[in-house]
Amino acid sequence: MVLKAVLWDVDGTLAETERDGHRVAFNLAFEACGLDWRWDDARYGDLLRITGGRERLLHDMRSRTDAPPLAGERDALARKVHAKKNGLYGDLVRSGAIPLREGVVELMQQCRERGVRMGIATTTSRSNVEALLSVHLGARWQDGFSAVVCGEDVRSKKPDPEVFNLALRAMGIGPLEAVAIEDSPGGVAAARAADIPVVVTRSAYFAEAAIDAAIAIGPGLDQRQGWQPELPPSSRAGALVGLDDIEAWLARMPIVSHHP
Ligand code: XBP
Ligand code: MG
Repeated sequence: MVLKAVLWDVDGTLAETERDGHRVAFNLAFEACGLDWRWDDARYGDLLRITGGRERLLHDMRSRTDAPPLAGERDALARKVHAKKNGLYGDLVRSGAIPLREGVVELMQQCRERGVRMGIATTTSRSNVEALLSVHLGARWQDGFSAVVCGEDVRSKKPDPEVFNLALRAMGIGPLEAVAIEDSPGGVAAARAADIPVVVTRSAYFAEAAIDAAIAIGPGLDQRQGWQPELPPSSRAGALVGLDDIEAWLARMPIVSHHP
């Protein structure tokens, strides 16, 4: 099967937005809303099992004795804090504080040169994607993507496959004509449930997470060492992971799992 499209996850895959963006912005939003709640790195890492920022906050509130007792009140507070968080996240991203991960722009460029289409399949809010990609790819960043499917577009967030199924439908392609690039077990499960082969670039929070049934798992697109299956060494210094590598994995379709 010829590779027609690369479907990008956003948080953790395009940039370390969870560690350096969402967590920081949530803590600023708690403060702005007069709450003395704070999420440290360890707690946030744990909470990432819950996808979606508002859902994550609601989950956290269930174990807090100082959260509003009624479900309706909790919901209203979660909406308020989450909206504030997304505003602060946008400010943070627009300040240039969060770079794209190395190798991302280069792979995007290769896709454009070779006519491999691109899509975004994320369960983060559209405003967050807009902020991140307009800073790094320019105001017309959407021109480079045939589909941009975000959290607001789905009824069920990852690990549900809905976001990937919508992206495939919007692009008019089948699952085996695409590859998903993901960083989290939930993202991998979502793509696999849509029958899309997945390449995993591990991010800070999911560096040690168990991953099942990817076609390749590695430290990032900027390094050729440390991948499973191994990548052939390149004679060029600083060589990245590119479309040739992804196509070679797709041709073999290995099933790679990693339980550190
Ligand atoms: C991962 C997520 C997101 C972000 C926060 O999304 O779980 O919910 O943590 O975004 P991705 P919101 O699929 O891109 O990895 O606060 O906008 O929900
Ligand atoms: Mg992710």
